[in-house]
Amino acid sequence: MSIALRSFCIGAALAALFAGCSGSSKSPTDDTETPTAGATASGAPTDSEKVVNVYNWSDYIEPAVIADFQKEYGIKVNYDVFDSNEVLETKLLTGHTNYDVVAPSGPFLARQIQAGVYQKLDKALLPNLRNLDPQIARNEAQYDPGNAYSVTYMWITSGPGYDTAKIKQRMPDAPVDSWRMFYDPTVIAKFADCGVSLLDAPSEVIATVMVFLGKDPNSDSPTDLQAAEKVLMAIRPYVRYVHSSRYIDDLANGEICLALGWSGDVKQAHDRARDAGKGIDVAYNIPREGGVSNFDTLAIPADAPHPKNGHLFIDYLLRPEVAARNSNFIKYANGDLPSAQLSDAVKNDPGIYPPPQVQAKLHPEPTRSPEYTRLLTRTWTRFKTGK
Ligand code: N2P
Repeated sequence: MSIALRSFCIGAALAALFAGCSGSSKSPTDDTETPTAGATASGAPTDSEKVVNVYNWSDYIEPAVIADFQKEYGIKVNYDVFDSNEVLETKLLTGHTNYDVVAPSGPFLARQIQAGVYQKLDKALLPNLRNLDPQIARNEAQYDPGNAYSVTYMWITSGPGYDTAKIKQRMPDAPVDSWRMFYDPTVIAKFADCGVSLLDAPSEVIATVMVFLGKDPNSDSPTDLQAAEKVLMAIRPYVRYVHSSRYIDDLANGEICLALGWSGDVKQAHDRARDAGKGIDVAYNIPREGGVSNFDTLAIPADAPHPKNGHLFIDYLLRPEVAARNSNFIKYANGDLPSAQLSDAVKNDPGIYPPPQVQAKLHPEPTRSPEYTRLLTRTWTRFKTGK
């Protein structure tokens, strides 16, 4: 089995165009196993080549789940990771990725469906669809009408992840449940010395700036974008780096004290800090002004070499006990109805499963037009380079 849990990128000059970086450095083409005819013991059809090539977000699965799938079905999992929708999208639009299962976020999925990147799911091969939360499926249908091409894997929010002691020491009344932590220069300046990071996710971050400004997060107005850019340029001197996965370990190790991060990733940082036993406490809040939510989905590229195995892998992830194991480990809310195997700590954590009054203030990240994306990419490059 090839499990490549790589989440850093170096010298990403090209990726700067789309402001992302890939954790993956090889194509999943190294199968050497002998093909045999395909069906599982339970009768589910499989491809003759006993391989499935999966491209998922980093830090987004319990590693033993991959091993268990492989053991149960005798299908080798080539597992690669990324931490940027833009990187995934560039690969998908180029084609011939060799991937059987990929994990685009909803707004990107929507435009990729339009571009013909995916095949329709064969729902007969996904009996565990019955475990999906119908409300979540309806919400995700805004990106994939009829849920024809995708299932929800996890759903997420973004917000401040922070080292409670370091923040308190520098600002006892810090607005830790507000976007002001990042977007008010007089606030973020106080934390520059202990290290601040932002997600390298332009569309999502811009939506959070719009919420801070009291503007519509769905806005595609160039004037609103200019206002958001002004906010970002004003805080740039206080931001140590812009990256979408490095902050997990850095928060846990005390290398940084504040990250605009994704809910479960910050919770993982909390767990890693606790396990390291150095007295670092990491916390996460969904901002009181309202947050930005997202759905990460599972879909099968149109040219997937092993689509039946891809269906089988997706169906496996939808099993209640497997979905719960993943959520318990990665600290994200999955797309299934809450199951008995979901730990109380995860189920009752308002940062993972926000209560209804908080959910009501979440704005799903919008799908951006090509025109807006072009403007946004320029804004983001200016922000990242500070010019
Ligand atoms: C996993 C991050 C997934 C959330 N580390 C971004 N879609």
